[in-house]
Amino acid sequence: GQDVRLEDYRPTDFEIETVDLTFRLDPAQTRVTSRIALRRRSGTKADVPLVLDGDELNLVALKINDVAADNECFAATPSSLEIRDLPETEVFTLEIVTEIAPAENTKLMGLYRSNGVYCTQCEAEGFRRITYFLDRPDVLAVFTTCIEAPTNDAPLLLSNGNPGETGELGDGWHFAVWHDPHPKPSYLFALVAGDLAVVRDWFVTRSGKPVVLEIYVEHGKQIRANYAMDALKRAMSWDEERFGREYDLSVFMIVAVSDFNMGAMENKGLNIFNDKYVLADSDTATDADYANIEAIIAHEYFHNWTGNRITCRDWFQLCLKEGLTVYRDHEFSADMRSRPVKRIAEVRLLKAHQFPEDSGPLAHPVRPEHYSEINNFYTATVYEKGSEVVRMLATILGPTEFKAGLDLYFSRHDGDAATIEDFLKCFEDANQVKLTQFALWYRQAGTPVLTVSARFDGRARKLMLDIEQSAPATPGQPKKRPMHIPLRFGLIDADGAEIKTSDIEGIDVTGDVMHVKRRAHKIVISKVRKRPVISLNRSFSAPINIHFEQGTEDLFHLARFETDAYSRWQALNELALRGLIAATGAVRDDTDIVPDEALVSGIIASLEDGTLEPAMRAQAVLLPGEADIARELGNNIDPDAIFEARNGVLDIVAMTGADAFDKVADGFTPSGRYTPDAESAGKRALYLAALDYLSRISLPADALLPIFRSADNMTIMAGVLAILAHRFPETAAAETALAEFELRFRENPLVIDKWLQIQATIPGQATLARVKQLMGSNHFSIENPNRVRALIGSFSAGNPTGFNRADGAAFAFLAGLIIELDARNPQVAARILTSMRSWKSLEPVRQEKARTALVAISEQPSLSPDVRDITDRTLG
Ligand code: HT7
Ligand code: ZN
Repeated sequence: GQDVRLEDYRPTDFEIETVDLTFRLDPAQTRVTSRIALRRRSGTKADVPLVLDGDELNLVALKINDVAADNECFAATPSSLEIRDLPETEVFTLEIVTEIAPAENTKLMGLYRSNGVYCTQCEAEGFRRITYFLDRPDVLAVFTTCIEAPTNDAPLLLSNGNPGETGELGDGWHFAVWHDPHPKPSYLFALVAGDLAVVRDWFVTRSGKPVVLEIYVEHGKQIRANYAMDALKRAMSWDEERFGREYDLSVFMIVAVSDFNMGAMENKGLNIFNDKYVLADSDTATDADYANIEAIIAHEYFHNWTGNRITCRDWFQLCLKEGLTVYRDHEFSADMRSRPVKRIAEVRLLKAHQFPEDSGPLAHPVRPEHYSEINNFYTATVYEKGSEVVRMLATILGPTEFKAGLDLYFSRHDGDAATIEDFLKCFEDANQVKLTQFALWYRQAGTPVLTVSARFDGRARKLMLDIEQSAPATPGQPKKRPMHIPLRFGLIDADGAEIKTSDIEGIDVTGDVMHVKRRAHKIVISKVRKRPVISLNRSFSAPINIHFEQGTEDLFHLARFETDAYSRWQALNELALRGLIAATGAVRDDTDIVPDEALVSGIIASLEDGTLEPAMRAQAVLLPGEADIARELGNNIDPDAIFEARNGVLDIVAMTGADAFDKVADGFTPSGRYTPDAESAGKRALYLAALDYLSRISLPADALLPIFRSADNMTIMAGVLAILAHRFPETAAAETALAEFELRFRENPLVIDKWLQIQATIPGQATLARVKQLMGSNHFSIENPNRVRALIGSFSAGNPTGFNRADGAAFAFLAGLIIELDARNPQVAARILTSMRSWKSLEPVRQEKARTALVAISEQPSLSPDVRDITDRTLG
């Protein structure tokens, strides 16, 4: 791909007012007739040609104002249609006929077939694989779609908007017309045709408009869509209450398909979902699956306002819809579930995915300034950091002011293709503030660092805090300007009470938020009678790293007394991380692992703390993972040493806390019928955490096998299977459990994905051979993205010791696979390849092997732009 730059943006010379599409569906030869009404923008000269986008297209016919076009006045290639000698009138029509082959579309972009169902994926640039068009988000048109298909092959014909005329065409064919009154960009177009079952319900909006809700799934799977339907209705009322957003069509449809490149897609009125994020029942879905379904159903629904009613001017503004919508779905889940537990999960995810991205060769600003392949910018930075930036805006402004800004955004920009500048201006105008410095969060990549030191002067009753901010260099951005960092803070006294502060100099403070804006702040907090314990970045108010030599005593104090539940976990987690880093050093120096006794007892105390909800207790004992330790170490990483060190610490925690873990395990009574609510899920999480620890001391594989066999829900079953497979690899008990699981669920690919994933993440050298063998099994198919992600994605991104083998065999394996996959589905291949983004932080031997594998990919002559882009940037 060529380099596209934000600074080069300019509006189109032509607008498209209406689009009338007719699809005559056929797996090998679908005929698409597109009639578009164009308007020359004022100021566009008559001799300016119209250049439409295409991708692997084949032009069959072209008419201009209903007259067949002369061959000399246009030039068609698979990737563009250029029309010269256009009518001189301001408005004119084109009729474009193309032919496409959905059954041969392995990229799953544009119109394709999934299990015999026709479906589309048009974001970001898939519509141009259907017909020639101005395929960019700032071209908004009113779409009418007529679908023709054989009735027995495709009894169901769906598109965006409201249903129109339907009827018979003869010869066993029928048709249906759909009209979407809301002007939309082409990336929100959707079509589904096939033989599917429906689950139907309804919703009345708060202004009294009835909406029919429909979820389409494969026949026989209707019952598994009930939870998604329930989540949808909850999301619809929540968006009305919290953000004042109502739905705007008479029908809202969701279709679940089994071949999908990402999670789901927010097409106007017709969301298309990866079936993984729709289908659930207690026999086949885990608590995590239910939580994901709830979040993703909500996310796509929320896009109806943040994405569809207000869309993006260009793809550089992707975070405008994604960051804001993730923020909205996070808030929704926090309200549906436990807010602190949700916040912990968000921060864990951010640190596991976004922080490494931001510190490696693929780092980019939340709003990138250039790209060569837009598909590679659906990243943790755009989504998750983008959401954190919106959260910071809410923290800086305060809830009322944030709401005022957002309300203004909804009213001012309804129907627009907007920019980040438009968005921020609404908050400025609604509150008479300037957000010039805050806007840097969108422009500067890299995770900022706050270096903090503190000194207490008891005589003067003053606490002195020195805070300095910096940000690491990132590709193309060697130097950074200071940002506006909202730092929630608190001071806790020796008894655990919150100290009120009123007299603070050297920094702006609103409520409990310090506004760090300069490179350096010298802060003096007066009238502090006794030495306080300082709590910084409460509730993770900013996505930053803090370097603060805070004594372990103080961290323990916070872990016990912090009034903010998230921050108690943060303190304990920081202590655990320090302990694990020290243990890794011990392994490398060949000395004993001796974790701080206070740390071990702190972890066990949290486990036993009956005042905490079970989910919180589970979080407390879930120590930082191998990837967290690697990230903290930063360079010269030896994944085997980390693994050994972490195991050593966990063994000691297990031995010391044996009674407490036993008590938790014995006290767990599956309370009859399974319910996926957060409270019950928390109890299961705690139980599984206890079993995991006990498996290190008193619960051998043979004792786990009956627990696995008697599990009456997928959360416990898959959880125990993972403990068996990971802790006792290749034992008879583990292999038996894996075989029984396979036998029971062999007809259910989504459950088999769990089986693939559990095996792909078995620690150690031997797993590569297992992955290769599983690739040969009939459960695996390189054609299905879910299977590829479950086996290959989990192995390369979720198995540090297995993937980073010192002999480089797994890197070489991945390189070969990426090359093979790239020829079918470049988008999925490129995404899997990002698992190599941190190769430069490995120790030298592994680093060299990783480089060799990347070079092998890069030397392939016919790489897709997607994989070329990731390979080149990763190699740096
Ligand atoms: N807006 C969507 C992102 C998306 C996508 C989905 C499926 C296949 C390819 C895709 N490219 C981009 C999903 C979302 O963020 O809500
Ligand atoms: Zn989204």
